[in-house]
Amino acid sequence: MPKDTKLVYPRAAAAKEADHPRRREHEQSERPEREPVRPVQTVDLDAELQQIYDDALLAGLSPSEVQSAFKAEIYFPKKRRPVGKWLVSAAVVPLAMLLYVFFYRAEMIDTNVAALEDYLQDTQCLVEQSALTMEMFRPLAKCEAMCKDLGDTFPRVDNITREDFMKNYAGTGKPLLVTGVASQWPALKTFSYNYFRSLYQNHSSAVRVNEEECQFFSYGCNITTLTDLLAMPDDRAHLEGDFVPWYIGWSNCDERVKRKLRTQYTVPHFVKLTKDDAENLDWMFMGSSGPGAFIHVDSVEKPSWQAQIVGSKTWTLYPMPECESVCPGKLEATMRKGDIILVDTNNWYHSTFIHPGEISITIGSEYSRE
Ligand SMILES: O=C(O)CCC(=O)C(=O)O
Ligand SMILES: [Fe+2]
Repeated sequence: MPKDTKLVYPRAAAAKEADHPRRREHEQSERPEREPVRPVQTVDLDAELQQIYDDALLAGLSPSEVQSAFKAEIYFPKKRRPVGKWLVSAAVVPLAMLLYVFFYRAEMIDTNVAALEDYLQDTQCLVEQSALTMEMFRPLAKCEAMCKDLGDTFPRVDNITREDFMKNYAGTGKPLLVTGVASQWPALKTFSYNYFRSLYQNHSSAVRVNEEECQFFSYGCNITTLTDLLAMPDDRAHLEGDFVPWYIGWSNCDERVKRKLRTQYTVPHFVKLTKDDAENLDWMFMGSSGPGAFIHVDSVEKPSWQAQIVGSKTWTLYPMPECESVCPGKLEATMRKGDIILVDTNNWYHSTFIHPGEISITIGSEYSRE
């Protein structure tokens, strides 16, 4: 998976299907035509896991009990198994997989090495991950560090040093709201729906680059691509009259647009950037009042910061199931113009709500934990 991919896996697998049609279409339509291949027999791991999961629920277990049982088995196996037998399996299985990939798959694509590389790049995982498999195999959250001394209120400050931030928030996974810290950014005067429309229209090919290489999330509305966003009727775009509500988010992959965006904001001074943070993408979320992002947890490398540029929005965080005994049941923070929120979106379930009044526009990116 590309480093910068924000992969969302909401609690309900169905929501993922509905909300990420774009990436699926893209994968199917962009794959170059190849010779017809013999069908490969596969095991539908998702379906099997789903069946076990459903059976456990029917037997009276709660979702978090099923998950804890599963994790306990994976991360803390109780029974020790004969080492010799497992050592052999541990060596044989990966070897068999490698041989399979290099010989069988290579034969399927005519042992053409370029095509093989292409194939392996296209094929992000040997087993396609679903919401359920991602949830089952994700690393456990570091609940103690994330919630130590947290209490029931979302931590909030009006300034913070880099040292304090890195030690007590970035390093621990605790969320933070820093109020007013972006209030001098040029973006507060320039960002609007029209700003983004002109930005992409003024850079020919930027929309195509974005649609081919970046992600676009449509939260329960019919705007599913950047092209749709830019082609919205003016009254709907400006929330005028009897408009149909909308909320979307996208990351930008066009270099010229990126340079332009970065004249409008500065990475928060308390965030430490490392060499590989140069690859971080800008993420924009925009739309009308009502529910924003549905509850989900991301699977990205790093935590994120997000600045509220226009309007206001409430974030609601819920702890991961394994943290329920150590962490608060829920945390809420409302962001207003100029505020910056910092959340490790891999380790907190989160959803957003946009307040009535203005359109909500945010910009954000990722940062390093250490
Ligand atoms: O801003 C939003 O509405 C959602 C943002 C989000 O889910 C994220 O940054 O991970
Ligand atoms: Fe998210």
